[in-house]
Amino acid sequence: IEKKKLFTLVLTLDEKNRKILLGMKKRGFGLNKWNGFGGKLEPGETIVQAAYRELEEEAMIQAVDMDKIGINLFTFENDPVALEVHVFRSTEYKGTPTETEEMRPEWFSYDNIPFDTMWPDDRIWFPLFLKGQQFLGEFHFSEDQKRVLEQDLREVSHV
Ligand code: 6U4
Ligand code: NA
Ligand code: NA
Repeated sequence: IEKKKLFTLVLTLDEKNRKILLGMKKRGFGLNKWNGFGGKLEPGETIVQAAYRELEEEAMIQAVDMDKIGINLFTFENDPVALEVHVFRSTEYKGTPTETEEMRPEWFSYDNIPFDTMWPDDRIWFPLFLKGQQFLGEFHFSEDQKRVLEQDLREVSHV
């Protein structure tokens, strides 16, 4: 690995109704997948600031709480660039989730998460995320980004 790029990923939960807000990605990386909201850091920004900003830009809501729940490191076959994605769990927000140029938001029941249309690593770490268990994950993908070739997922007490 020669280079590491930092990203945020925010997942908003309605814990009372056991629902999660996902967005259908309409452009760029992860096109046509359901995903959390997030992206790259802007110059001078902290990771947490970027997490709040991306949620607001992509889902049009303002998080009230935001807990860091995990860090995933993604590498790809024949690619020297690794992605370090800081994952946040949010259970309270202001505003109304609204479609933007980048994302179409939709609520899914915990029992009906569309893993077949998500990044393939998601089904691996979502069980820890949903129950609020902090974790560190490493996932090595095939070149076509469709399969996880190697994985390591561990529970931690402080991420
Ligand atoms: P722009 O240039 O604004 O379109 P930006 O929104 O900054 O891009 P984007 O959308 O390309 O960044 O960021 C990628 C998003 O996808 C981040 O939230 C991290 C997330 N992501 C990347 N790989 C992932 C994976 N394997 N599993 C996952 N989320 C992933 O659940
Ligand atoms: Na994004
Ligand atoms: Na963005």
